[in-house]
Amino acid sequence: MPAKSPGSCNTTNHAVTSWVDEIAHLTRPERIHWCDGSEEEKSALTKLAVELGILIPLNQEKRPGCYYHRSNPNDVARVEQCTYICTANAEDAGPTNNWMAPDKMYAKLRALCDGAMRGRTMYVVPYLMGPPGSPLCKVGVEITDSIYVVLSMRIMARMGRQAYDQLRDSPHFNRGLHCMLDINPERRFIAHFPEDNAVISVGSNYGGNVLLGKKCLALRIGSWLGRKEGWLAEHMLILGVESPEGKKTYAVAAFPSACGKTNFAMLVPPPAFKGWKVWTIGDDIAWMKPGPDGRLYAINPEAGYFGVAPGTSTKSNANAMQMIQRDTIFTNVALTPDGDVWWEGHDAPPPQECLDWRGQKWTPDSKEKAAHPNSRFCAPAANNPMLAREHDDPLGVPVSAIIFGARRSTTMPLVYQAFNWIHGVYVGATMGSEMTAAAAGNIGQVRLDPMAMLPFCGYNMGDYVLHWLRMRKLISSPPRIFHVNWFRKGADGKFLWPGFGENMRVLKWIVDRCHGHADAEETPLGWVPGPRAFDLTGMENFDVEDLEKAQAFDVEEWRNEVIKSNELFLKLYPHLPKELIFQRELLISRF
Ligand code: O2Y
Ligand code: MN
Repeated sequence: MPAKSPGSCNTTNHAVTSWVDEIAHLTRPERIHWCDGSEEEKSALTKLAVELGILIPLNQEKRPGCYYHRSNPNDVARVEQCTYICTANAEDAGPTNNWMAPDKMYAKLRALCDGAMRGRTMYVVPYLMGPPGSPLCKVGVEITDSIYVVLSMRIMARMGRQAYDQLRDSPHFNRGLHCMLDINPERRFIAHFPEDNAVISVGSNYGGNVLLGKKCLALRIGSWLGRKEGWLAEHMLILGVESPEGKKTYAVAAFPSACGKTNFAMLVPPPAFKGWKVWTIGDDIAWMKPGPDGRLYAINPEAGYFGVAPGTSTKSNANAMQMIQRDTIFTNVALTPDGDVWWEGHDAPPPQECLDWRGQKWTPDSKEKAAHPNSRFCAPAANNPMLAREHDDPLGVPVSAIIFGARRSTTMPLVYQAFNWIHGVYVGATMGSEMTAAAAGNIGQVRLDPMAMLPFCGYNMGDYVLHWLRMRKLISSPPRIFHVNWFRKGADGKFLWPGFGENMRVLKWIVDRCHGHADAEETPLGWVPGPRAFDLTGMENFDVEDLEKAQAFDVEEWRNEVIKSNELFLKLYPHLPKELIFQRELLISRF
């Protein structure tokens, strides 16, 4: 047997120890390190990562506790084509997921992992998703041969002994195995086995592919568990809006990847909104369950943020700029000669010279970007100056508004409210967004992305929509449902709405609607703000006509939108809830 690391955090949970033995027998590591999540362990692993060249320390005076990492240039984003849902029946994975039979996938991965950790250390990472003691909190254990993964998981999840404390002698935990192999796209698989509550990821060492608590457990396996257990695992930020009188209203919002979810979750209200505050509970994932009072309660299962760096600035996200001053791991951004970081869209002007994300010399004349468009910061939520106290509340927060959002240069108004829950589910299910760099694909093309869950739903998308419709029966006081689009453009190609902090004006209308005191008009799409619903104080340079254009309803564009949504309806047809077809007919008749 391989050596166990001294002073390690062991567990007497038989299901954990026998599974670790089984994986050690397969992968043959030289030693096993049982992670305990302590500060001493963090220091020792960071030191080792620096010695091995996995991390580069940044300027510790400017950015205490911050480190820099470069991934393999062939491994810079999630890879949907290598992501599989392995259920006994292909139909359970559905037409929007890659599928392989579990036996076949296990056999393929077993062969790839055979002896894969020879001469290396195997790290056993116990973690919790969700505040300890929450009815929604889940235990995961990730086995990995990557120190970068251990240190990132320590930021992104509640890692360490507390996971074994919660698990006690139960066999119910998510088994996650990650083997880097040779970081070859030909041997890259992110395979989910929802029937076994297990994930195996090989051939990558980047973000969503390898931090297995995040997209793999919290969304793909989570959505499967949510359907089985009567809750929702969603690709949603959670925020709390506090009025000057101290009244808090909570909203969740689903946007496809890289549409500014982190910025919206950390919004700074403009000066005209004196006394208003926006608190962050989460920036990416919400787990939501009906509470005893008939409301929907949300927790953030994560403990950190893995945000896109390019475009992050004091204007777009002042809180994030403060948060990433310390204890942050940066991946694939540019490295400046004074040991600091830079990216396109940073406050600082481009450096005269630096090293780009590949480690090559870069100057402002270079043709390539200095930072990779999907480069990231990985920072603890505790460093967010506007982190809500409720972030750690095991009961979560009662949700008043569900917001669906997309990146659309045409068609979609700045904001509208669905007429009711079923209509809201239709609005979420037919969401489409222009693609970005977070996933491989044709940038700019509109892709239908129901509830922003297309890459993350761990089962048949038709059944997922049905689960949303059925949840209504468990929620007697349902949240109101809205759709927003910050990205509509005018004929000149410029954005019609300034976005960022100004989105507070839209958020305030949403909050007021939830409390039943905001002006609205009925349109074929739903309820929209009345002419004087937005307080535009402080926007003296803003052309009110642009607001009208941002809100405009164009029947021809909407006819095309309905035709586009038919693509999804046809794909999901055998499992498509008939309520959606009825909603589509109602929408057409309202045109
Ligand atoms: O490209 C990656 O591996 C990261 S993907 C990601 C990370 C944080 C939050 N959301 C996402 C996403 O793709 O939705
Ligand atoms: Mn995301």
